Amino acid sequence: MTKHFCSLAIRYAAVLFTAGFLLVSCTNEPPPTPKDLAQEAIIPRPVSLEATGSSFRLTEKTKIYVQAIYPDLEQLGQELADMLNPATGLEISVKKTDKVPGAGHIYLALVGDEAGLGQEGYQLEITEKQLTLTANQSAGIFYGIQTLRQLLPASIELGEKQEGPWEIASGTIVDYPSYRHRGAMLDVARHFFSVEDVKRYIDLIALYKMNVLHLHLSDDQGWRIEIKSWPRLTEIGGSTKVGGGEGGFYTQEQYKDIVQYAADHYITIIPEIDMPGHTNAALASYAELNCDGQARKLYTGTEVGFSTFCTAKDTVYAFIDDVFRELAALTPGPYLHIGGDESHVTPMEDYIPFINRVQDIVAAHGKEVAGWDEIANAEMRPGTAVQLWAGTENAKMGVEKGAMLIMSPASKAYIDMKYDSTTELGLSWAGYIEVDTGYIWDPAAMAAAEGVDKNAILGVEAPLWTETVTNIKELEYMTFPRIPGIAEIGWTPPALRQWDEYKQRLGRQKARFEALGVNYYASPKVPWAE
Ligand code: NGO
Repeated sequence: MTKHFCSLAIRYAAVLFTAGFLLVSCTNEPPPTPKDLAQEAIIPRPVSLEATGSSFRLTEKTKIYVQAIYPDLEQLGQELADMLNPATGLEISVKKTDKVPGAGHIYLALVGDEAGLGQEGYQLEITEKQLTLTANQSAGIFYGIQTLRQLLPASIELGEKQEGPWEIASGTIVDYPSYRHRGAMLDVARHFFSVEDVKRYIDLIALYKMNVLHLHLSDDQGWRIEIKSWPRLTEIGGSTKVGGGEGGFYTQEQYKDIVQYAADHYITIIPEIDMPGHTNAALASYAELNCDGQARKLYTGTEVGFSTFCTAKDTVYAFIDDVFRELAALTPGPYLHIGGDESHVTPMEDYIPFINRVQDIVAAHGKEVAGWDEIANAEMRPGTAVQLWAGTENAKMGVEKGAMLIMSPASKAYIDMKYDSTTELGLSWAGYIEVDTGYIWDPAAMAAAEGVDKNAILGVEAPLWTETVTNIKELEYMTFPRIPGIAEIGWTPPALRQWDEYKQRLGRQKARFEALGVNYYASPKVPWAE
């Protein structure tokens, strides 16, 4: 509008003054709209936020400047531009620089050892004139960009030009996570999820600053990762799924693609091969893994606890060594997850030496062990992560033996549980988990109740088991809107987490969920904002 007026005025003036020069000031943008940063609905809620009542506007002149010396910043700057340009219709470009840019621009910078920000924290300094995002490391810049996304209207998520103006409330945000492990788990064994589906899930959890995706790659019903030295695992073990029909698996190339895509979103993949129980798919693929030397039939039901590797056979350990060697080579992250849950037909006197030996194998491949809480019955190597799901006693025992905890208490964090009795998908053995139930808990308080110190907690993880979840739309329905709550529990200190306040912020995600095409559950517990 202003621009249009200016160009008309120039033309008119040019007619009047055919000779000579003219000074017309056409740089007058409308003043910044007053905005209150404290009223923005950011999830996870930032650790500290100070509003200054004005705003920074994106215009045709805005550029993203990044410090020239850090190549990661140029990449992140480009991602920010790619996030902003489609919906704003602007052509914001990225420029490398050696100095702080002038007014009107966005500036991304690594600032070295800024007190308190840690490896993943960031600071956003937003004035009318400039938007500066700083961090110690590039992960912090990535998380600052996720906050920026949420400071813009939900229409920023759309792929085509939308009506502006594009203004970001002014003030300062200093923000960093409570826990270093903020994860989701996806069971791709009961039902297989394609590379595209997994990438979509990565996109969605990255928005809420999660940094771990644990993939449950094998179970009774399916083996989902190519192991070149044991090809029948996928050929036979990967052929079906719960309920029967075609299964699926990732080739190693596809798996690498997932790992890279996750890394680009500052997410580490933790691969899980469940053992000695939950192994029917492998037992059906190779007869020699069974004590009786007989291959099992493929299984497409949903019972648990009936299968076991033959823990007395050397072949089994040679097999596990091959599997973890290949998997370690595909895994940049520190952990290999060995499962270890519900081995109901493996006597404890076999289970313990088995878990000990498997831990040695994982260590020999340069990785640390993660496992479900039952593994705490075995010896614990330093660096082992015990994932609490049902056995608080196990978790406590694990910590006493020197392990760290990943908190996935089924009654709170299992997003395969139904929301209420009317939810069609999901299970209910751990109870119904409405959105409030899934939010109102604190990992440290829960651990403290067992006498476990907060410092033993690595973080939180929300598992989605997929006995009943068959495709990405169903995945979204079970995870949204519970997963943003788990992300907030992992990020935001407990003193800043109150359901009554959170539910307002969550309700205001509606437009964003819709812009992102997320098939969310419109819980009656949440005041969804129109
Ligand atoms: C349990 C079991 C899984 C099921 C899940 C269903 C663990 C660690 N083992 O959790 O096999 O799929 O419950 O909620």
